[in-house]
Amino acid sequence: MDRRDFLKKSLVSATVAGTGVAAISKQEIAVASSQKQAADHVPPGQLDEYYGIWSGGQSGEIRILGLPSMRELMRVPVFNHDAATGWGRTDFSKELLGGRITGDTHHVHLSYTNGTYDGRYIYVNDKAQSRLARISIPNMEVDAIVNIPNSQGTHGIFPQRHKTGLVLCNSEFRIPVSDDPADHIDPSKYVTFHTAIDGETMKVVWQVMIDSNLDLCATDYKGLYSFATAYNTEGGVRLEDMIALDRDFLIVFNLERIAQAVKEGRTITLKDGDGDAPIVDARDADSPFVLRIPIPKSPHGVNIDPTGRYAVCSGKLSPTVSVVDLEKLADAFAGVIKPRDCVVAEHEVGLGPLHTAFDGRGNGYTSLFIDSNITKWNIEKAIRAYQGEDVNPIVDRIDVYYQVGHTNASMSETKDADGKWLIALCKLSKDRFLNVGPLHPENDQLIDISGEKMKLVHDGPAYAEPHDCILLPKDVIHPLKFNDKKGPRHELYKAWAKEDKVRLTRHGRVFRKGERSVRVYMPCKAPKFKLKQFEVFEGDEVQIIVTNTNNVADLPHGLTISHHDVTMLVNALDTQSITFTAGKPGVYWYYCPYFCHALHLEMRGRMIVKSRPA
Ligand code: K7E
Ligand code: CUA
Repeated sequence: MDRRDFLKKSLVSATVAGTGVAAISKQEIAVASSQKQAADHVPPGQLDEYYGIWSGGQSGEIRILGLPSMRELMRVPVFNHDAATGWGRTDFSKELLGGRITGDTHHVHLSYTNGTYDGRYIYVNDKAQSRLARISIPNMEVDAIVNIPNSQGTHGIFPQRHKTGLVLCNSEFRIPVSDDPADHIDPSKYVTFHTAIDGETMKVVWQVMIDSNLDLCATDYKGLYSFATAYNTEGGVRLEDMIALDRDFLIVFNLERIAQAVKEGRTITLKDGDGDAPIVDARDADSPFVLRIPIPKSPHGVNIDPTGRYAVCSGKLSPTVSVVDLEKLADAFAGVIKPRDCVVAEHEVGLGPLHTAFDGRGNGYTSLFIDSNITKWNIEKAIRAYQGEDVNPIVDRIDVYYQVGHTNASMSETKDADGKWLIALCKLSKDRFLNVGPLHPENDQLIDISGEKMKLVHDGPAYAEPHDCILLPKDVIHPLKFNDKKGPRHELYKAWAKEDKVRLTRHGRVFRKGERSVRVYMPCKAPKFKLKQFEVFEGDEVQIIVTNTNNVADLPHGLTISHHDVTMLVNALDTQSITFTAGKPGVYWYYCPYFCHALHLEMRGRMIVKSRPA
């Protein structure tokens, strides 16, 4: 029996028995596992060993995959509008998004405690509108979004690793911050910011003002430093000016000194309207707050190895990676050694190095965009080679298809890096999949790194455009089956229910809240809405609060109202609310959009819109 037959058979028997997993016999599993199987094969009914959390790039969302099967399990809308869930349309999400409907997610990171993921939050940036969002992992939904002041192109972000502390965010685009029109056309007045956001309160704590583009971000494991690769230290606004210098910088931020300056009020404030967090000015070349370590040339990724000792900067326009020894930073800040003396290795890996992942066994895996491969190299050998010893740090190379951006390995950015899986997020798939028109999928490739040689085991087509991902064993996070109702979203419903003296789970009620506004409470349970009908006037602002009272996991309902652009998901035991303007007089059916019951199609009611009385 081949894999396709097996899939077909288990599907048929599942349909007959009507119970999915239980319908797969032991014998079938035995047959399947006795076959020589690909490393990425996870038989039907079996679970993956790893989660992958993917950024969705210009789709504005994040995605959750299972590894090694590479099955896409879920999408979580973040900065985008999503018709399936109503994200961007519901009252809470609309408020969070502040009227924006697009976003560009690049970097996803989990919150940390003691150098490893603590399973509480996912942080993700929006490069397009300079925001940081936080996703509550138990509820797997966004619970906070913060606008980053004075910034354009918020790109690299990284949370602190010793505890859930600050989340550092780099702004990539240099912009003027004064109101003087003369400053707007003078690039020498343009600045960028390294912003610290409290990972618990999601408030901006401070900003450091810098004059070069800040690209990728990293933090150490001790809470002492944060990092930014900086390119365009020339301060150019045209491409040819931006790449003139042979060396740019890894900028190291001294968090203790910055916090001290903030405490003592040695700060400036700008009126951006986006907030007035204290700003530390570190544009001066001799600034005590930052260390500028010269690195060739327009470096991109900066990644800290799992021992916490080394920062690896990938050269982008230089074929090298530079290894910085973090134990030398204190001396460099003290002026005992020069910043450049912190570089302990700088070896060639190939053309277009962008990002580096780690296996926890002393090796780095660097993605090479131009060469289209992943190059495995040994950190210790690279250091010895830099000291003049005749050793070759390169261990292995594997071609990837095609033009890889980020690469990441399982638990690579934690002290628990386990060296099992590596992902190459390839920007182009070209000929790797069936032709689907002008836009091709990207290709997320899964590579087995458990041995000395890398092995490609899976091609995964992906919709535009995953920039980054993290991989973690499945027991690191524990999403809930029902929303815990502890988030800020539920505070809204509780307040409204109190105001109107209703119980969300029980009362189907219509309240006229003002001359032109109506609030409707609508509990529901498969296959019925509590209210079979309700009446409003044309032009009323109608708010509907729907509560799903089914105490059964994975039994979602929702509300869609014909011709009103109203649709949302309401998970089991959850509540959601949505507000819209009632249209022309007439009858409009509302219905449940999630297939919930044999009588799902009958789960509906009528909104009757009447002419407003004269
Ligand atoms: Cu290299 Cu936005 Cu992380 Cu894309 S960034 S590749
Ligand atoms: Cu409830 Cu369909």
